Amino acid sequence: MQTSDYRPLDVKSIRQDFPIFAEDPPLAFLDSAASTQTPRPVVEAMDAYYDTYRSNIHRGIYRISEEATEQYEIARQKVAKLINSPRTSQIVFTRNTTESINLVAYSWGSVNIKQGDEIVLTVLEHHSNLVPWQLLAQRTGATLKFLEITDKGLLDFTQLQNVLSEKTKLVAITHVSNVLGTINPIQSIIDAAHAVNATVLVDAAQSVPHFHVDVRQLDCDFLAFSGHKMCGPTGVGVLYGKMELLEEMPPFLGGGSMIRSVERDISTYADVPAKFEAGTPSIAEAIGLGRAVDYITQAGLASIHVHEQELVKYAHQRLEEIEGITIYGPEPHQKAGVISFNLEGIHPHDVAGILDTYNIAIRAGHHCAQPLMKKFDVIATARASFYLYNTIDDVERLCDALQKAQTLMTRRNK
Ligand code: 7TS
Repeated sequence: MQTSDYRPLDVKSIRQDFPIFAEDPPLAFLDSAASTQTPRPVVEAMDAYYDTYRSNIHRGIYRISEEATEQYEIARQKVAKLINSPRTSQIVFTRNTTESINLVAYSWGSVNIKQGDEIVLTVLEHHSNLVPWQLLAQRTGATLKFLEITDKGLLDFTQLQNVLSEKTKLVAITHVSNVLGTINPIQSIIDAAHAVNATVLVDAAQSVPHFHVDVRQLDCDFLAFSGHKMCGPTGVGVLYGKMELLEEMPPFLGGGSMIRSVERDISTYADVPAKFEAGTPSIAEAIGLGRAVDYITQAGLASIHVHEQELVKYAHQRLEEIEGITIYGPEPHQKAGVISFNLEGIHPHDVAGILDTYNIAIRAGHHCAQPLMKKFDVIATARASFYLYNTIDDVERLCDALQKAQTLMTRRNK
């Protein structure tokens, strides 16, 4: 993890960019792993598109359409730079991480996976990085294999050599668990997967927004993430791929913009990335995402990471003082700004409901990771997750309110 751009975050000034925190008392927003808040500059960039140059891209021969095209392509350049993509054209705009992964499962999967092949996943995966592979396995007769985790929520490396083999064609793995916060040592996994000639897809939905991710250094084959988890708008996501893979893959969706020429019975396709961007894309959203990339890089990804680690470390300390609490996942230094827990005798939905009365927003449920819930033998957890705008005060409020919830429910249950 690069730390060169580290300087302490000026959280007070950052919060002023987010109108949602202007209320008094402010919302303690602890659900950024689901979707972050949006700073004014991102909304303003989208407003500028709608107010001054709204038009479709890649088509018009008039000024505002050219401007829209240029801004859309500038956003692609910003995203490429963020993850150190060798070429800008290796960035495909999608709707979200889910669509990026489905694109690979359908397009790459349809020509590269056959009966008897094996796809390796982990039990930490979000359903978005599980169900598309189940569907692919059902279509092709391939088999899914899973890397297990330890009781502490770390990948069990002792099993890696058992799940990887010459039959492994793909390893699809999350960089950071959205439930436990575990930061997986994906470099080692990518290297081990490449040693058996497997292709690697990294689900970076919970990493790219929070610390430096460098696709050249990692040498991953595909990487997927979502704009709405990194201060950007909903409706835009990213798929990065190695050029030779993207070039060989058949289109995912057919329609306008993705073709070179169309005959009655057959078409030829545009170059990457247009080949994978059929129809009118999310133009304003891509432009907003470009601005979000500026925003988080100006804050500094190393600074964001350190800030979140401070919050999660403090949250661990305080939460561990609460009687009857179970915290899932590894020690703070092994995880990103996510903390999952349960309070004895209180359903996590009730925990979230009580916290809501204190203007504290956390998530409760299976977090789209049911196999992981099963592993821990729970049906749900409560989860607090942090981002650059959260403060120690948010953590204090969370812990104080949990303490009160605990007292309230214990009294009620007596
Ligand atoms: N992968 C991971 C690791 C995620 O955390 C999520 C969303 C996705 C994929 C899917 O992203 P989407 O933008 O396509 O929806 N995670 C969560 C969450 O933890 N709570 O709500 C959404």
